[in-house]
Amino acid sequence: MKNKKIWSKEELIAFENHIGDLYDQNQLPFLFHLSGGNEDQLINIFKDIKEDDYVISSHRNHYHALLHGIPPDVVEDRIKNGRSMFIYDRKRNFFVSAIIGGTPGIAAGIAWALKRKGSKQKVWCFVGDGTEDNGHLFEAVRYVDGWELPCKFIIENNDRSCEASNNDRWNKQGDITWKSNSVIKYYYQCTYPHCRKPGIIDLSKTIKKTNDEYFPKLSEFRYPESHNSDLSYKEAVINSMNNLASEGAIFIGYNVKYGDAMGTLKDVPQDQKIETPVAENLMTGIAIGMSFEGFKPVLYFERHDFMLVAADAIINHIDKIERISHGEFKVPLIIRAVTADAGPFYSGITHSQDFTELFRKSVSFPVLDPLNGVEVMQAFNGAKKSQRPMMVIERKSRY
Ligand SMILES: Cc1ncc(C[n+]2csc(CCOP(=O)(O)OP(=O)(O)O)c2C)c(N)n1
Repeated sequence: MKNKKIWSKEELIAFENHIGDLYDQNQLPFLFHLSGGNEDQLINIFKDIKEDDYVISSHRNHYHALLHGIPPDVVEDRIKNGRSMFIYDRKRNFFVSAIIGGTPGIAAGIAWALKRKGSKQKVWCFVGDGTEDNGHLFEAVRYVDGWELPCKFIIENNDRSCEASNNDRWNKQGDITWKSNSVIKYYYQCTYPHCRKPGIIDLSKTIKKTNDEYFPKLSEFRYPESHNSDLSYKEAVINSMNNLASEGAIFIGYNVKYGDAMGTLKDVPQDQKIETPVAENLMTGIAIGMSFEGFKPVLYFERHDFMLVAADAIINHIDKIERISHGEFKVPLIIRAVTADAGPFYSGITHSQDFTELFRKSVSFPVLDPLNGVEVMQAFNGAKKSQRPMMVIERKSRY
């Protein structure tokens, strides 16, 4: 991908002015966020970003997309089609999420995958001071620093989250200093309001489409052929994990290395297990990011109750990424969702809930609830071959 356009400050400003003009002409009945005021800083930072590096951006992504080489007519076309917050480019490794705090864990996962492959590529994750507000950035920075992953987080501090300043939100803790080599923080004043432009356009003159027209639904999932098995439920889980391991799957979660997921990972080589902090959003982000780089992550949750902490990563990201990126990014990972519906020790109401139906109602990928060894083998075999995410419910009562 040679001959990337080099943008001047004036050209960047002119691009956003042009988008603003389209709004004034009733051509943009969408939520969009214009960039402005940080041209010098970004032009400078992008001098260090190589063409095949990953750039991970946010709702305010137009400048990042242009500076990473996405042609302006493509960026404009996306914006005109209701995708200002959803600009993706698989070839150029350009990924965004407009969910605040949604990207740092994913960035860490991509960086993990690049390091594991011995790649020279890096990940550059741009976030606003809104993401600096939440713990997801903190856990990802700590993780990237701890594992020396090739990832930089650039905090673009415009002293504004929607309209509230840092001091409005944090009082005396408005500005914090990061003691990390992975963090670059710069300050700027944004030229534009938080979203759109001042003035309400005439919506009666705009063309409106449905969600499905902007983001076509994915095709129905078809199961690959089933495999008969006379194994017990738990033996079938162990067998399936060994199968997945023999084809290079990576097992991610906390206590996977030492607890062995109730013995189900006992035969899996230790170097195929990634032990994570107890930070469910981060660990899910790591799995998402690794799946972008060709790995088959198997993400282990020892109880449904704890999956709620990763609900954003599961529902807003794993489930939606393929659809909102128009098929550019796929997330072919497996979620093992154990519900502690039985056990020798009573563990209480916050440790034994069953959210199978909650997830079935909230995601479009299969949530399988195998009843016996045959169905367990079938579920994991299907998941192994699938290019889509899949959740397999495991019940302690059936172990
Ligand atoms: C999890 C989540 N909460 C709230 C929002 C709504 N929201 C969108 S942008 C934004 C403010 C973000 O501020 P900042 O990160 O500083 O970026 P800026 O808009 O200033 O560039 C908010 C609250 C969201 N998108 N995601």
